[in-house]
Amino acid sequence: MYAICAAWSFLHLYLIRGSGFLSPGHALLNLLLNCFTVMPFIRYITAIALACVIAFCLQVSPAYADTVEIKLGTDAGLLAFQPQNVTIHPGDSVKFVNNKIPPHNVIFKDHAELSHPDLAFNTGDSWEETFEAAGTYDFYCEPHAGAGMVGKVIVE
Ligand SMILES: [Cu+2]
Repeated sequence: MYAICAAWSFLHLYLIRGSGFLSPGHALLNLLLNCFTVMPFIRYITAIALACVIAFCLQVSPAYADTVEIKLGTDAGLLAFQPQNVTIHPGDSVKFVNNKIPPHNVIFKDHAELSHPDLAFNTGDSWEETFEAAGTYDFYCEPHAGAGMVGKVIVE
C-alpha cells in the first residue's frame, strides 16, 4: 500500500514538476534522469523504474500526508461546518477556512493543543492542525455550538 502510494507520489511529482526539484537528493535524481531527456519514452520508463526503487526504500515510511479542508459556515450561509465530519489518516492535517457568517472559532474537546480559540472575523482566514494519533476528535464553534455548529475529525 505504502509502496504504491510512494511510487505514485514520486511519479506524479516528477511528471508534473519536471526539473523543478529543489533538494540535493532530488537534484541528483534529476541529473540522472536528464541523461534521457532526448527520448521521452525512456525518460518515462526511467521515472517509473526509479519510482519503484524509491518506493521500495520508503516502504516503512508513511505516504505523503494529506490536508482536508473544513469551511466555517456553509456556502449556503448556515451556522455549521462544511463538511461536519472528516476522516483522515495519522499525519494528515485539517485546514479550517473561515467562510460565511463569522465570527467562528474551533474548540476541540479535551484537546486544547488542537483548538483555535481566537475568533476569526474575516472570510478566508485559515489555519491548519495536524493529527498524529488515531482517534475521534469532537470540536465545536464556541459562539454557535448551541445552533449546532459542531463537527468531528476521525483519524484512522
Ligand atoms: Cu461559528
